[in-house]
Amino acid sequence: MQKEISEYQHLGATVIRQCVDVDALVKLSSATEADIHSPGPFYHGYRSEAGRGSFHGNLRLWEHDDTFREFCLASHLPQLAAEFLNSQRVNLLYDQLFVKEPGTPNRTRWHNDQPYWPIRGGQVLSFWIALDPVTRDSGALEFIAGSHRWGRWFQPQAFGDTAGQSEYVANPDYEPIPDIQNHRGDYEIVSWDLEPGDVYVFHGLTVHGSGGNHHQSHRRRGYAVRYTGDDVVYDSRVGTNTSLCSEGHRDGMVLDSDRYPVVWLAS
Ligand SMILES: O=C(O)CCC(=O)C(=O)O
Repeated sequence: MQKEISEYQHLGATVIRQCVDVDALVKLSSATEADIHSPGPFYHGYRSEAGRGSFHGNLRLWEHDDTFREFCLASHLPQLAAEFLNSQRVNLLYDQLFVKEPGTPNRTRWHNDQPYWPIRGGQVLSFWIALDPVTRDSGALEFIAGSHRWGRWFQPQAFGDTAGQSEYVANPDYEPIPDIQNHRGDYEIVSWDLEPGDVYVFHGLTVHGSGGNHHQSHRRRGYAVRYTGDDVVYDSRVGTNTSLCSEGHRDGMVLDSDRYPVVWLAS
């Protein structure tokens, strides 16, 4: 895993091939179908552009579903997170689904994640698990190499043209995201195709986005799990996603709680 960890530290993103086994993929796939059929309270589907396809999003699934819960808390991911974060302790921040059905033109706009999250600290990562083959045409994630070290926090915006999803409160310490898509040549963009069970690992400040799923028959189901390490505390600044905030935490508190459980401790 040293090669992947070095790449993660250098680029802010990497891939672990065949990280999730077939049994787990089957379980995660069926939990995903159940969620699409009957989404929990944090559903954030994105209205499909041009009336084609569908983009299903949801978060905090582990709190309501045993399969997602077991995967987030008791799979090998927490220990992997400890290795990538070089941390003695790992907390689960939350999990999230991103399903682009065949023929869904919606891009996931360029952004970095940490401005959306009510935490501060540098040991923050996501694992994004491919449940389908993922290619550039079907919406592979793209990352800007080294952007996790820019120290730049971009103002969150609601994804897609989604009824019921509010815009974010402006935070004066954030800056607007530049128009990366129309100036792609100015950036070093890295991306990888994935097979089911391959996993992207990326830092909470790495700028990333993805294209639409232009395949007419292949789905693009991604399941993201976010973990934090020793230096992360709760942050009550304005502008974060209110669905990810916690009533029980005050600014500067460690996360350890039912809401952000400790999932790994060094022995
Ligand atoms: O799956 C996507 O299109 C976006 C994923 C993403 O932005 C994330 O996991 O932070």
